Amino acid sequence: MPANAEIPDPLALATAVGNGERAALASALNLLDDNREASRARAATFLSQLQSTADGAESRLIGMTGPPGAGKSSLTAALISVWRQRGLRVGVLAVDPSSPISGGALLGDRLRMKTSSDDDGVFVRSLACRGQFGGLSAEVWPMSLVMLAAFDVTLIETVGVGQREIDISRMCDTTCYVAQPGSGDSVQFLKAGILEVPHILVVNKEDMGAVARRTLSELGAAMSREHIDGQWQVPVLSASATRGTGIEALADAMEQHHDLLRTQNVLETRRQQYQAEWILKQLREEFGSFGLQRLGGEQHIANQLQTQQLGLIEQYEKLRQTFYSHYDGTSN
Ligand SMILES: Nc1nc2c(ncn2[C@@H]2O[C@H](COP(=O)(O)OP(=O)(O)OP(=O)(O)O)[C@@H](O)[C@H]2O)c(=O)[nH]1
Ligand SMILES: [Mg+2]
Repeated sequence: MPANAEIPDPLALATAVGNGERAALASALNLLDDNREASRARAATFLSQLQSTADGAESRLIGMTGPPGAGKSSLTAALISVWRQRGLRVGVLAVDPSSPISGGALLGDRLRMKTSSDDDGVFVRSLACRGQFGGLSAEVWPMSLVMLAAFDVTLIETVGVGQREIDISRMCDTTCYVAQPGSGDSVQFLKAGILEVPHILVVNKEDMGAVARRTLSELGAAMSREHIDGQWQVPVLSASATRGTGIEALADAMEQHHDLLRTQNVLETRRQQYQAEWILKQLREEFGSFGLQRLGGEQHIANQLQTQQLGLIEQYEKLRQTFYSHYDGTSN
């Protein structure tokens, strides 16, 4: 953002985002990306306002992950058509889109092929950025909060297995893993326990025939069907994004998982946990584990966060200031 760009009024912006206004969404995402001090303060107020008014229970937060080129973007595009037919508005964050390995098109390009670009009910933002240590970058969670306030479905696409996979499952209600037919990787990861996290497994490209069916049965056999969360049988599905088969069933499985979480009344506490994890991660990166101890330790901080009704950045800034006040009575 240029140094002299106007900083929007945070309260008006929160209202406009809640109404799903596209221009407001774009400037909200820019505001979160803007490191000028005045912008950070407004971003803090903006997020507090947004978080205090948004009704989380109606919004679905879905992570879509899997190896490069498995068809995450193509499936997302196909799902968007189904969701739009069901009257749901959809926001997508594509993190690190188009891995060089698959040479896949940008998600935006795939969507342009599939959906009308003047549909106000769909908003896609690509983030070509990588966090430290290969994890997700820090902007992703605050940006998800913006999407959550504006849309019925927020979907985050990330490439990869391993750290990324785990990161995404720590900030999404429903994690969907897309497997590539013929690649033994997914089965290996499942056996190694890395893939305990997804709530839904889908083998894409079922149009490839026998090889897809074999991967499907291998995954089905390797999967311990009960999710670690309990009370959820992990479905192992088959689909083809390009032929449009299996998409309704995939959307149904996502809806069933959301319904379960809603019935269990855990959505709000989960999202508080994602928020606490995000804050702890930022603090750890900034001050190290020494800093966390200085603030009373992870558990203490997490408990403290639970009792505060503050927005994301306000909570984070408050803890930073506490840390600095231990040293010289000043904060910065
Ligand atoms: N045969 C077949 N090809 C597919 C299907 N879905 C996607 N593809 C192709 O697989 C390639 C990768 O698709 P993408 O949707 O870009 O995959 P991705 O997982 O988003 O890829 P990255 O984001 O780059 O990791 C493209 O050439 C797609 O056309 C499918 O159902 N069947
Ligand atoms: Mg993609």
